[in-house]
Amino acid sequence: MKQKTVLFGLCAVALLWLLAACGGSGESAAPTARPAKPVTLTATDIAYDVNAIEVAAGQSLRLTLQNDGVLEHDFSIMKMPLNGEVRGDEMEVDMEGHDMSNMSEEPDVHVAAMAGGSNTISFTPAEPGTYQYQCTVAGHKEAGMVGTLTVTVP
Ligand SMILES: [Cu+2]
Repeated sequence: MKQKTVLFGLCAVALLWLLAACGGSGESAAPTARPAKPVTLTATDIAYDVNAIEVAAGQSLRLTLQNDGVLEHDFSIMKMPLNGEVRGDEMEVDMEGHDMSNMSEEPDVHVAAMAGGSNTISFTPAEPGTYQYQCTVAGHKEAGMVGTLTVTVP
């Protein structure tokens, strides 16, 4: 008889604990991941419309490269520590024919858009700092297609 009472008591405690855990009404103490930051970078011949982008370390950046020029353009960051992979939307299809033979090494972050097209990638910078982005098409960086991605302390 005594054992049953103890068992009942344990069940009651477990039930109360569950109710308390569920009744937090969204005020969770656990840090929630920041939503992805959308940025659209428009490229023309030969310039970017945005030359400074800011994102917090650990926050995903969803970058759309819109090409309003008649030349091909891209967005590349040579070296950047990342959380996870760079994810793209339909990149395999749209990047066919993109010539990167003028580059000695592959950039860590890269997205290209043909004339009149656009492409979107998502990536998550892992460490605060300033990183240069550029168009890797020959001569374009020199013509001014460069910018700074500032990764802030979260
Ligand atoms: Cu370019």
